[in-house]
Amino acid sequence: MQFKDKFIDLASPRIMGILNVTPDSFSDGGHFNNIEKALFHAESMVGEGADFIDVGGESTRPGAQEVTEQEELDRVIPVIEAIRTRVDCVLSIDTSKAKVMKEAVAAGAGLINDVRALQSPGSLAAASKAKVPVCIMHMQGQPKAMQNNPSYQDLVKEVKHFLQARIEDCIQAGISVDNIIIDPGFGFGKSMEHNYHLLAKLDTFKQLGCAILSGTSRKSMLGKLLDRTVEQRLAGSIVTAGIAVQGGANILRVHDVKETLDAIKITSLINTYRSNK
Ligand code: YH5
Repeated sequence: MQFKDKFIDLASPRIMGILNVTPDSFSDGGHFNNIEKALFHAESMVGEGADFIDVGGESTRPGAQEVTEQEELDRVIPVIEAIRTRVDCVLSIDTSKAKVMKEAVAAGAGLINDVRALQSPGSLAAASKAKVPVCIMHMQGQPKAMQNNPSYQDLVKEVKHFLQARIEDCIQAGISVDNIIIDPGFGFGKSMEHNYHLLAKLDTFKQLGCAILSGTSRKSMLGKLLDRTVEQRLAGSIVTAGIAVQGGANILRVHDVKETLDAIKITSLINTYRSNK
């Protein structure tokens, strides 16, 4: 897949390192010290084997508050500018806002990652105009209340139909199907059981004809099942990344790059001996 000036072959699974630039992680973006910290973290993740760095200035954790457009721009743009010239990677912008997509791509981002699947005002047009690949994710509800009793009649069918409909809207808007990455959205309006059910059925999403991104790293689905704090979720993160690759995931969005890369080297080699790819 072509990400702006960089081609990345998604035939072997790739790592996307998570770079949070929210106040609960690096504090108010724009400050030199925070940009330095973000740059250091990005360099370290790319050094460990990440091909993508996902820069997010909006916290979408359950219950998180919304941020203004200007605040998000102030957090992410200086970081993208700093990383672009110094680190060899594809920069992904994790946003739902049209203006942030536009400015981030102008600043060097080569991928738009939207947990709201380009449904926010102007975002579909902005993403199409940006001419970079997009990742569209499934979410039931909105971050503020999405974990309050999520429910489905037919989970896999509903998530798949949602993504199918969003793919069609993207194509209508001029985004090539080859430039669409889909994501079942682990933790976004799903119970623990919903998350594991989707992970088990990830291979069925291949039918939609797009690359797949999977993000389970350090999430509550691990904490709940294993009774582990956020700091204790590495083993769970690694196993779920491996299972996602067995199910055909092309990009793993993770905090722990080196360890995940070890795991997916094994599962992707195993996959070459299977014929269901
Ligand atoms: C995703 O799955 N997730 S932000 C709660 C946690 C840990 C991590 C401690 N952006 C995704 O990473 N974009 C986020 O519990 C995403 N797919 C895509 N495409 C949430 C996150 C997290 C939340």
